Amino acid sequence: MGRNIVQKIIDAHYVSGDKKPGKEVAVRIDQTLTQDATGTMAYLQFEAMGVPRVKTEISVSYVDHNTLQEGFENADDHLYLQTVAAKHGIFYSRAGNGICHQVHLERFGAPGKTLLGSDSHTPTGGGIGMMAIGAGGLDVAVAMAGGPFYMTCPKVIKVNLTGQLQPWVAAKDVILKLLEILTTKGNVGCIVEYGGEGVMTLSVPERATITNMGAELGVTTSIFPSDKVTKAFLKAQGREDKWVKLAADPSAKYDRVIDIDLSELEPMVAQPHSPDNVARIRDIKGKKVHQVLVGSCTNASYKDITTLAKILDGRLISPNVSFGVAPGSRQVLQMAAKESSIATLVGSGARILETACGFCIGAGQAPPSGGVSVRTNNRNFEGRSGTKDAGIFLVSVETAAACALKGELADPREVAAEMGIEYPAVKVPKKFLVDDSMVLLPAEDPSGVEVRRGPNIGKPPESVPLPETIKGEVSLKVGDKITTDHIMPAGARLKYRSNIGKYAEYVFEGVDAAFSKRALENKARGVHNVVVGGLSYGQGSSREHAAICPSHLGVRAVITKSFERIHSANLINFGIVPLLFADDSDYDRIAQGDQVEIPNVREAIRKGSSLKARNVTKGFDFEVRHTLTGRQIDIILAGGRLAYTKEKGSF
Ligand code: MIC
Ligand code: SF4
Repeated sequence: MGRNIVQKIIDAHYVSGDKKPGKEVAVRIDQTLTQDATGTMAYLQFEAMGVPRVKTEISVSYVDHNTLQEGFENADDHLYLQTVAAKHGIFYSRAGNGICHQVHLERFGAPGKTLLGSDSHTPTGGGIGMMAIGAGGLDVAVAMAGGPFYMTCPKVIKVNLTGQLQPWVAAKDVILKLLEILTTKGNVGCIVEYGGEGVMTLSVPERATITNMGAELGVTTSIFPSDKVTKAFLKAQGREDKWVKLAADPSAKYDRVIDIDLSELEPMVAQPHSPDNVARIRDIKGKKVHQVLVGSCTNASYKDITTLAKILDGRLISPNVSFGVAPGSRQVLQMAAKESSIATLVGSGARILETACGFCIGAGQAPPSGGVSVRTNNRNFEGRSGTKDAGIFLVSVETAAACALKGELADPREVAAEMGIEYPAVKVPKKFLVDDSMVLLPAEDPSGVEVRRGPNIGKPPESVPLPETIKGEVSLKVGDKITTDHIMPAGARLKYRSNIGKYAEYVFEGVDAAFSKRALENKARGVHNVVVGGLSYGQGSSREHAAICPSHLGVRAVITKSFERIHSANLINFGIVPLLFADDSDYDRIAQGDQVEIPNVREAIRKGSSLKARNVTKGFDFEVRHTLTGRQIDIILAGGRLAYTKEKGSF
């Protein structure tokens, strides 16, 4: 039987497990990436495994998130990351070299390979034909130590592309359209595979924009074929030798097929506060805009920045708009500087921002109160920008340029017609400027490297085995679509990533600032904390701190209507039981502050998927269930994956 691309890559990397959709399968990981905000914890855990040198083909440690360096913390982290990388065989991409996903695509990614990254937008690599998956830092540490990655064998959704994008319609509009169709919920355990004759009309950076924001669908990853477009991109990066052809067999089967005619798409926008709150920009045009920001791992490629400069060439942005541009990598910045795109953008009123995540993670550029901010990144969760009541609108570079010129939400096709702007059909260059001097190679003699641990570098989290009975309190009840930004805020708090005790003070800060203190008090009294949530709990980032810090506060179980993939894996890795309501209506019968009990939880988890819980305050029993595999049960019982690995002596 013909195989699709996903099946081919899984077959080539198969280690163990069942290759039936929905079952657990383990795959070998060829490459890993980390970034600085998740990296310190990942390497502390890697060190705890006692493996001297990484066992992957390539592992890269990027510094791109925490580059503001307010205080000593981030600089401490960077020194630790640099030295630990040198010692253990890891490439180190210095601050200034660019956003991990952009740089990895340019300089390291290779079709047909598997990539595991401690960042949810690792699927960007799918643009070049990699099976690139985001995971928690501990899973990445295990992969670096030579362990496989355990995943749910996916259902594969084919997105069949036909036609060609019209001028002023961009790759971003393709993924926004798909978000409108599939939404951010209900896609756990699926992989999106692109196919159809429309694929060859899209360049690698455009494909990467689409796979990048596929993360917002909640799928495991997204992947494009590797074809002559991929080959030309790799050649232009001086890496043609990494190319292999990758295509689905003509008779390949899919679990679902979605057709998108590129010719029919229009400029789209994701409105506040969710990436799937999608509309056509022309339907909401005219709203006054205060800020326009172009950048992030979604839309800051050479093509993006050059397109932006060509649209704005000789034109001044609206006086009511603050306009920032952050090129995605040093390569993009260097080329844009050489070709005068940067001068053009400065001339149009742009503030050139650091080549880093910056505004996307709320590190700087918070909009004004109640402001409207138009951005080219991938997430617009409430408060993530640093201003709780601001509204973030996610768009393509073309639409962002139109909004900056008009000072209001605007359709780029109309603005172009009004101002006489010709569509700049920017092509991927035949040759990129290649300069890897900001990537440091691992030390040849690791024994000469001393790992630097400043005061910000803490310890890997402690494991506490699951108790016989969970007996505690619902110390927080939240609603649907709780993101990891709600659970563990980034922005101004990002600098505490290497210090669990301190960072834990901010768990659920924007939802209920008193939670952390309340939970710690419960823990001190021997009362277990239980969090109750609604649908799609744990959307968004891969940050394992959204599990580590609650675990530090004594959270032992989270009961919800549904979980998102990476977060649920992180909860298991740190010994918190992810439980589902057997009957969703029980969610309404539980209130914050209720005393709850799950008797003999260790035994019950081992015995079957259904568990009896009791609301002691209200005096009723309710059923919860788990979907843990045998391996995950052992991890939970041990109190987390580090403890389990030690106990078992293997991964
Ligand atoms: C994000 O976009 O939310 C982040 C910041 O890149 C996170 C990682 C983190 O929290 O460090 C992600 O996407 O995984
Ligand atoms: Fe950085 Fe934003 Fe991309 Fe996350 S989504 S890696 S914060 S640019």
